[in-house]
Amino acid sequence: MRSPHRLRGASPARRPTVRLRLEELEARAVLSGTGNAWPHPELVKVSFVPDGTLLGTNNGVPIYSNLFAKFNAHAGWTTATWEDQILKAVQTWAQQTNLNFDVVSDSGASTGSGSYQQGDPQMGDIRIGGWAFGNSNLAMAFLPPPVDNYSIAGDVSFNTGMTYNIGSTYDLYTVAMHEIGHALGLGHSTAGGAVMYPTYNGVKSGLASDDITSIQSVYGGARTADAYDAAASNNTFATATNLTSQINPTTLTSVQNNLDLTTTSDLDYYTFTAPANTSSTLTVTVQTTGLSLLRQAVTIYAADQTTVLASASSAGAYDGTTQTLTGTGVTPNQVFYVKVAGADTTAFGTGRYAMTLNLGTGSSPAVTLPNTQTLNGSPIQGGGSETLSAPPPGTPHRLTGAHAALPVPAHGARHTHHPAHPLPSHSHRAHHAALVSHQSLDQVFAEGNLLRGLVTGKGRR
Ligand SMILES: [Ca+2]
Ligand SMILES: [Ca+2]
Ligand SMILES: [Zn+2]
Repeated sequence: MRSPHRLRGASPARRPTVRLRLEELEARAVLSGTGNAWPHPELVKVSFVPDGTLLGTNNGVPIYSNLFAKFNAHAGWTTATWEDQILKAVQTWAQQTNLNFDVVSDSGASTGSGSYQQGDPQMGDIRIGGWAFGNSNLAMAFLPPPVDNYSIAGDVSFNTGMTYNIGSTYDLYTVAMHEIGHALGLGHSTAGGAVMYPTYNGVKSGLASDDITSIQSVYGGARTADAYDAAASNNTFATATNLTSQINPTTLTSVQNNLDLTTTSDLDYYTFTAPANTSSTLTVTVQTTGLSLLRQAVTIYAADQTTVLASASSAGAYDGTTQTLTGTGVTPNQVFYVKVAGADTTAFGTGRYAMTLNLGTGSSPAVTLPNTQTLNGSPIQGGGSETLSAPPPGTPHRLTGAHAALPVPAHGARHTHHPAHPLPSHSHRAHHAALVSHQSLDQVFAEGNLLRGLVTGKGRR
């Protein structure tokens, strides 16, 4: 069965949009992945593009991101307010499968101009911006590689001409979950309750089974426990993982990479015994910086499993953090326990972390950070399934970029505002009938123009 987001490169003469639309109307329960996925799901980086970032051209007119200006002008919102909704949406997917996310800074480089499909040091893999589309679609997203094999992969734009809210229409979290689903490689679902249903039909509080099945089909099933939990669950004092033998006898340190809080009920207990040549100070770090958006809560207990020697929480953290806890008066053969848990049971209570122990007097060992750098493909290509106008003859690449799109504004708004949009009338009517009173989530046109100029460097057609 073909995916509705069959986004292989479209030749100029083809109009794959036709097939895409018709397939969406077929009745079926589950639509899984599109065949596209991040090459390094262990760490997908997210950035918010600064206002003024060139997002492309729309019918030859440059468009610049104005997401911060728009959302910060919303009554009661600060940057943290709306970014938290988007990051919660990101984490909602991470809870279900083998994905971790990190927030990074963004250079403001023009869309599509980066050198990496993933891991660009100048920007996130999923760059989030916005502009006023001039229509009633809510947002758009580009699928991950390989269909989009360059920097534009995964990028999301919100229609800043629309009004967003939190907990009411148009609910930002609901729309963000949908677009991030595309940015992770999902197509649409026909299940009305699914986040990946192609039209906005109300506030959604989380993923439906359809969404979960789909994302797990792309990233290797349910989120995988770390090696310790996989070997023997360490969710209690009694089953704590013993790390004593892993403490370096010279440096009196240990680094534990690739630890994971895998579900909201996962607790990770560790224990160790101070070596005979211990210093009097114990330092424990639990790091999510550069590893995930997990908000960790860490507690060091004495041997009695009750006395708290130190504790720290990253509740409410914006990004990954590193918690450093210290105990003093340590004596040889003293037994300790460390508990690592989510700071809360929200979507931010899941993710990867690393831990170091230091009973010596030197520095603590470095945590291993994922290297996700993946250069742009050559030649650069976008899938172009949503292309709505033919590239000019001699265009060197397929430049339109595959983005996943939702149908369609009701009542002919598209025709009014975008007379050139090429959806065939029969398809358009079919959607029209299905979508009355709903709101399209994705932009389904204009991206051909939007991207072509950037990738060719010509600026416009
Ligand atoms: Ca990207
Ligand atoms: Ca555990
Ligand atoms: Zn969509």
